[in-house]
Amino acid sequence: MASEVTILMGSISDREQMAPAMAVLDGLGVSWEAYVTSAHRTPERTETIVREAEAGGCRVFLCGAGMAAHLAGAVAARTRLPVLGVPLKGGMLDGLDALLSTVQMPPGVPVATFGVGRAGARNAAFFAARIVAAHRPEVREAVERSWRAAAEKVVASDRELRKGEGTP
Ligand code: RP5
Repeated sequence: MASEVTILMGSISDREQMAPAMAVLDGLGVSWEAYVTSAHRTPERTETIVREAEAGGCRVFLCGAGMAAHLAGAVAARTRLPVLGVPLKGGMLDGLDALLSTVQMPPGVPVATFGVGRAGARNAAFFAARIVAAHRPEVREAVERSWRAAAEKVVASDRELRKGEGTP
């Protein structure tokens, strides 16, 4: 049985930006495995990883790459599972190139594309957890808890901001 989420990144240099995705999945109790593989440098290996993950029961692919970021698209061309794309910063255009490369897929071959860099990786993981939650009530509950914790944090920081100011 493969992990629920298969994370692919185009280079080891992407690891730091992709790290929040793993942290979020760990926090929500979602299993994942991660690979460095490239759409351009190792296309056959990318295909093998996709095939084996699918055969093992993976629910969703989460792909991050920078520059000419075709990894998510290359994965989407080889699976009917949902593919999430995270454009990464770097290169002369610092992520704008990756954003456009990831988001502009042809009809019928979708890549759900997130924000650039660490924030995008984090949100892609929350989205992956929602997909997994459709099959696992424990993950649904973890998503709900994390949602409530975020709301409570806003209220607590509001209180902190106005402490002693005498405003309601
Ligand atoms: C992309 O090119 C990778 O995803 C990475 O963001 C960028 C640079 O790769 P390296 O030259 O650092 O391996 O394919």
